[in-house]
Amino acid sequence: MKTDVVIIGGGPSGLLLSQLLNRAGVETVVLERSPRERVLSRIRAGVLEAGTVEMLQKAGAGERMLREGHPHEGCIFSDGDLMVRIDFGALTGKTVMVYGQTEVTADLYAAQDAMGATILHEVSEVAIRDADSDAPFVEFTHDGARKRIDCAYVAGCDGFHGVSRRTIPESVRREYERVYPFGWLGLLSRTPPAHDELIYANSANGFALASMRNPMLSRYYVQVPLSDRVEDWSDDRFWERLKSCLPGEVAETLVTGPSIEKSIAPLRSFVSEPLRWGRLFLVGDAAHIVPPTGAKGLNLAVSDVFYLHRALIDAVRHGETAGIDSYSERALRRIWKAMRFSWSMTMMVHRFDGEDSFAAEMRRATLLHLSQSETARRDLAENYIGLPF
Ligand code: RFL
Ligand code: PHB
Repeated sequence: MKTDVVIIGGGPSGLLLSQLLNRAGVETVVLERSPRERVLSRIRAGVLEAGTVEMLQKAGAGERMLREGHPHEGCIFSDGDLMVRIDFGALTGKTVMVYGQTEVTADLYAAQDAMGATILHEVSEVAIRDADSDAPFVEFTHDGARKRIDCAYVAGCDGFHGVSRRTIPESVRREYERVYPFGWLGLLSRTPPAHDELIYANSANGFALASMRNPMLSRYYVQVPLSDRVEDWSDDRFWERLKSCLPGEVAETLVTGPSIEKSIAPLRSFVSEPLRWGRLFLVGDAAHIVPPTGAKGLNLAVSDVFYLHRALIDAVRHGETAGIDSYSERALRRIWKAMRFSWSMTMMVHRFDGEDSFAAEMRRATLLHLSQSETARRDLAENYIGLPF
């Protein structure tokens, strides 16, 4: 087999890249480890930046999102009963879209199917060969047989645990990491959301987030120690903790119900540089992880795809390599700004075990400042709705 670009990973970044390349006449093969149903059963991000919404439309995969997604003009930060609204519309003229990653992925698969794109599921033992030469190829096992695809470029869209990043020699890679001493326990329930906008809630019992997918589907998170397991948290215990973290007026009217899904995600900041090694390019979670606090993970994957799809089209179609030469540097500039925002939001809303009495006062003062300064609110809004590509 032979193709222009082999894409490792059929998550949101791999699918979006494949879709944009196919539409521009660049041939791809997507290699995905899991069956499609498993990729589509992952409950992850829920907030799309305006730039992400635009990219999905550009890819011809935005129709259902525009119909069924929910534009949000603001969100709330709270500390106890103090609630501060960040009005994205008034502060930036832009909004975000509440539309689940699961739905984004389903729409991208549907768009790829409609184009007759090649996506191989349940591939294993993927190995990227000779990426630092002019003739790279990818070997993998599929349907019980070892196979090989020759290509011009390889896009590593295989997430944090994939093979792509580890294909780059250790002597070339620079890794930056911060591991936070807590995780988020998430719960999905068929109940009306606690509020019509997201609430990032700080409290004496730690952080909680009240989010949603639609008017009858809510997504909530509470901060938990890394040692906790999902089995430690009955639904009742979860709801009780959530109520204790939310502002009183919201907790009072909270509708609870049985969980449909419950899982714990650790919080980490991670960047691996550079994003390019020869003809291999890293995209999305394969290269970087942000804590979910700023809702940036999926959006950052999309901005990487924005830079890379244009660069690969120029290289494959027109033999112009300036775009692929500057991909790593351009994408990293935006990545580090999103890293900073996600880190600062994480520090602003979480309780750290063993922290001194000063820390909680600093968080509260930050919120008070937000409540009184339009400049502070605009800075937060500008980052939350997404910095320009
Ligand atoms: P993905 O989604 O991890 O997709 C990578 C795909 O590659 C496949 N794969 C392989 N395929 C072939 N060969 C291999 N060797 C392979 N190894 C892996 C995997 O099966 C998978 O299908 O990365 P991508 O496409 O870069 O997309 C990034 C986003 O998924 C990610 O940034 C966000 O979901 C992060 N994230 C969240 N972001 C938010 O903005 N808000 C959230 O609430 C939020 N919650 C989360 C999250 C990430 C989580 N992870 C990764 C543990 C919750 C969790 C649990
Ligand atoms: C979600 O709805 O899953 C969600 C929303 C905002 C975040 C993180 C997760 O910051």
